[in-house]
Amino acid sequence: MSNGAHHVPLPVPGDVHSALLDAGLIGDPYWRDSETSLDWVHESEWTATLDFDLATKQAGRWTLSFDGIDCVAEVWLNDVRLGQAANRFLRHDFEAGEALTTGANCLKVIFRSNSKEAKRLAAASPYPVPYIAWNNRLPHYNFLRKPQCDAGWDWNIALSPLGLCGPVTLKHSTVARLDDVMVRQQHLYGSVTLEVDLHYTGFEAGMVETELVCDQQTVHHAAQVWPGEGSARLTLTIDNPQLWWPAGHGQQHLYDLKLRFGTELRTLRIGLRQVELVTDADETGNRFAFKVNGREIFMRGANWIPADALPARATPEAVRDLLTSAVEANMNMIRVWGGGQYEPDWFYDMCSELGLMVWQDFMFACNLYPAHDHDWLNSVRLEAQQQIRRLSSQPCIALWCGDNEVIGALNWFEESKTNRDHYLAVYARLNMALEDAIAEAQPDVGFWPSSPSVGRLNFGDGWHDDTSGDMHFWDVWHSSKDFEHYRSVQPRFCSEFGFQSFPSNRVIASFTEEEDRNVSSRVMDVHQRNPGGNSRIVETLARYFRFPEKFEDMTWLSQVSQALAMKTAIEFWRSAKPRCMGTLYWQLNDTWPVASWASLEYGGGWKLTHYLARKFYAPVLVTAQPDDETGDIVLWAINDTPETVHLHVTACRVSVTGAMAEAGVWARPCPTDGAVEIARIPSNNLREDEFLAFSWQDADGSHSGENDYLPLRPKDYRFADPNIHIEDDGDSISLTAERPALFVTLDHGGSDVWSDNGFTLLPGIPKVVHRSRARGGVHGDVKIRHL
Ligand code: BMA
Repeated sequence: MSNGAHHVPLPVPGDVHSALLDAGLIGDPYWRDSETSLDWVHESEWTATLDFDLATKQAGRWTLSFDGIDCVAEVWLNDVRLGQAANRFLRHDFEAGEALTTGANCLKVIFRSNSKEAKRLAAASPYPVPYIAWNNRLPHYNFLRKPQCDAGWDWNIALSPLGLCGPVTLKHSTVARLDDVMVRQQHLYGSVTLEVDLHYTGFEAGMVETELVCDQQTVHHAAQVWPGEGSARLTLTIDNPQLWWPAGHGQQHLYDLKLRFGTELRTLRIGLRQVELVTDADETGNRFAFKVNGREIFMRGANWIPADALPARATPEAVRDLLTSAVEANMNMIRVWGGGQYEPDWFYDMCSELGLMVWQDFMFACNLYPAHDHDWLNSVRLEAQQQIRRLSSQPCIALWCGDNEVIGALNWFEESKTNRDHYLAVYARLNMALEDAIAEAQPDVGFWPSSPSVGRLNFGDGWHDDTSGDMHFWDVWHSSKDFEHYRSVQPRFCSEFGFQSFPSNRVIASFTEEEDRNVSSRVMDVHQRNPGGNSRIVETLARYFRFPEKFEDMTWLSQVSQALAMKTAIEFWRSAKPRCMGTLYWQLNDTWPVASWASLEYGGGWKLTHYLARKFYAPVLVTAQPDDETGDIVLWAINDTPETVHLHVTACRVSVTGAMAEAGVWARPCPTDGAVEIARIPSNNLREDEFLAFSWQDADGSHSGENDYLPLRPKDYRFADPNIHIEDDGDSISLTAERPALFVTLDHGGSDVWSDNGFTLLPGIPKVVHRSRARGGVHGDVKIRHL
């Protein structure tokens, strides 16, 4: 691959930046403030060439199929132009027969500069189509069908990677070529009928033998094929099906499904399940609840963004690590957010294996779009069709959603504020095209128009309406409100809310020099993409905690603060079950080392929020919530397991001096359909120097946990030195304290996962933590921090 000046090998899949980095031609893009020095890469034109030999060019049709071209490019074979590409989310099938020769062939992909192309398209547009300029360092990427966050975002480096993002295959066919496979399943009277549509391009009239093998049954069908696009359907019924369940609700049983279309073979792994989005009207508004195999399930999870700003680093190993961490934190759903990408097949295979449901956005976010343009919209229609079909076999897919925050974006730009009619009408064309694509393909899952959305054909405010639809609740971070403000709304389903923190000192060391390690240094500002973000972290933290003296303590405390924010929101909303039936916090992962809302830092290490997520997302949780009217502290139990649990709950008052006194013992059944009030404790039962600690256990000991509640902000307690005693044998560490310590954090020097972190240590009660998953971290001397 070359831009005239630089020549490097381009792996497939792969991207130009990673190729340049591997060849030593550029430095680490994530180092300090290197970002803009690499702008020449996406401003250049690149040509990738591949010489290959074809032993014999048999008669028939030849197709060069590209699983993903990023993004604006021309494809040439032996100096014949096969066609062009302008949509990173499409599979391109180029007819190659005329150009292909027996013997030596030369394939060439000429990548135009996406950045220049975006500007050219914007200039040629008959009216302005605004994009979110405060997030995007590179302008007008809303004109490109390319991950929108490649141009920046309030957590991303704007590298604008380019390259080939999936395999390139030369296919030979005679009568017809298999393009897409659409799988549907119908559950009826205890059996499941699979309906498999083989979508093909026919080259001539003829017969094609097709075959479907699943669950030790084989179905054959000789399909009559005609020139042009067509489809052949195979059906098969599975009696006594073994169902697929999301994590925590049963097995993730998968069946192999083998397909043959002429000489082409495909193997898919499917899971049998029914998913429904319940939006029935109730006394509050409309419900928003996922029902899987007839069971309503509270969705606990987070938002997924691309795994790395350098696509070549988003390997299956790195992604599996992140998804495993999600499940380890008791998540059962992720939302593949609309400003990123449709992920590769193996990503969804992993989610299906792990029992992680996927809320899948179509790839539109926070910008307005040129949906008046027929060519653009037709490309979107094809993209939707291909993607719906591609993901139709995956049991993890729970929902297709039109976009991220595009309805809200209508209110963000001067042009669309002054002429909302025009921009709303254009938006409706886009949204309608997506709704039509779903109606035509009829996947087994539903369509939700946008996130947030109050409901179909409702273009209202999904940021503040907690009566219907899914909600994005951003008032705490973006409007700088206190964490307690999360308790001012009871969303039906909160699909975004978040609070930022800095990454670990270890990750900060990976992109800084010593002199940069200060929260207001230029380099720390560059690694913070939300204007004013670092100040907001610091200012909010000072409301809850005493001001730290050292930079390393500040970064740690920012993680405590983020964890406290997410714990406050999620425990309250879980206590509002079944009014609220899901929380997906923003965001699970990071694309590069940056201050952000992620709970997994770049590289997959667990921030404190992730350790706390494992607890606040426990299937059986007891939480204490203030009742503002009576002043009581109310203990609520939430049970997300399939069966009623019988809980034994004990609470005690803990003084900063180390004194502990019982505050109550209760035994209660806790059914699954809604949170249960366990007890009310008048707040004046607690002295000013006391907080409430409580624990629970079910009858057979399979669900237990500990939690606490501070009526005052942490900084209002005068915590004394807890005098923690540590015994460390390398793989397990035991701690005891004389006085209480909060958010006790062990810094092991690496990024291994430990059984707990950020916990409360109660006086005289020993705590043992052990290494639960090695991630290649170094085990140095353990540093301990606490409040
Ligand atoms: C949401 C997301 C993203 C953004 C995040 C934080 O609205 O959809 O656009 O990164 O907020 O601001």
